[in-house]
Amino acid sequence: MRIAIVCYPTHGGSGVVASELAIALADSGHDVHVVSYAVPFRLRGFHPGVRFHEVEIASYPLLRFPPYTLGLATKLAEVASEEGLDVIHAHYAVPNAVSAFLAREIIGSPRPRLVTTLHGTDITLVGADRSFDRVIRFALERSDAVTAVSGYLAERTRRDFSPHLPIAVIPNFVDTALPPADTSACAREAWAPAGEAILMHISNFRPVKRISDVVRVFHAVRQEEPARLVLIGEGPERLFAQQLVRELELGDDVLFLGQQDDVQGLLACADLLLLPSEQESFGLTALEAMVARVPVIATSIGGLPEVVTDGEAGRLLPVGDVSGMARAALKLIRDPGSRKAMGRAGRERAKRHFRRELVVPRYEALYRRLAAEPRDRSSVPMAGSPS
Ligand code: GMT
Repeated sequence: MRIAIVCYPTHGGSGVVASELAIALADSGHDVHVVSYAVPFRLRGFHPGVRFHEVEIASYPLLRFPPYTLGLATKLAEVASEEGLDVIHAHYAVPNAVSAFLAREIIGSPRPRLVTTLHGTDITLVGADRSFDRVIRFALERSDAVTAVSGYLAERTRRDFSPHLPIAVIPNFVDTALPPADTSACAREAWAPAGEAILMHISNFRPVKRISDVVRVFHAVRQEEPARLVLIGEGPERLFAQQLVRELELGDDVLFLGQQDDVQGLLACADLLLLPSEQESFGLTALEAMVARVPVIATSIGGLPEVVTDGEAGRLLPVGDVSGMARAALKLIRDPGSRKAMGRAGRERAKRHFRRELVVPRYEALYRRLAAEPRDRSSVPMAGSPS
């Protein structure tokens, strides 16, 4: 099939999943076109079967805000007409699903099918902004199919947007075919020269990730056991985290690595992953840690319990329970046997439920089903949409 994948190119999970999907679909023989404003970092280099189309945005003094939604729609319409796309698959509702809808209207006949995959903040944060409410609902209801990365997100979308919207839950996935990375890509001796435990956090440093909880959990752990904290990512909370590290006098025991591409390589040096988010529709980082055999200490919110089972692949605690998370971390640091067993169990769970070979065919089956349906349904409002 000829498939366009629309996504963000940044280090967030939706861009990672969309890129990995593009690669997997191309490996299965599909003709894949990725459309975004920059090459997604996971797609740098050459991937046979994947072609990239850059969205260019007009600038003119009158245009105070660059019209990305329109630029994306125009590029998609162009790619769809030239390549005869069967499917446009938009990852993230805002604005990708809206642009995809516009593109489909521009093209006319034959129309590609439109699939929208919801990732989380497009519904829980961006979608919670009332000014986007109607346009998101519209884009979802005019999609030929909507998928969500967890049961939690599907439920939340129905509750907040469209109670009758059919949403297929297709979880995120990881490549479990390769053995876990070895420590050659990271710097275990440099980070922890005296054999300290290494706690890691990876995120986009947004308020929703509760970076201060990461630092406070580490502070409590380090009062009891020698430990180091490695922080990976960039975002608005980084300066605040640096200030907290200074206030708590954690000094050189906390390393800020900034944005990094090779997450699996760096996870090879971690003993534990901390993910104390206050919202997480899935928690791709947790799944990546599981593949690397790293137990996860996370919050029991959103879709995380669908990924990390408490007591099997890690520990789940209430949002803000810093002392509980510190106790759980200390217990695992002091018991390497249990920690390693938990790491192995996490990898097994990732293989059982979230391996690429299991999940990608579900998207392919969805595309095939839509392609086999009559093509004029797109102009008919779906059940539940306002008339
Ligand atoms: O956290 C974000 O805002 C980024 C966003 C994204 O675009 O990657 O993350 C969401 O999508 C990921 C991939 O499906 C999920 O693993 C994350 O849990 C989800 N983030 C939140 O729900 C906060």
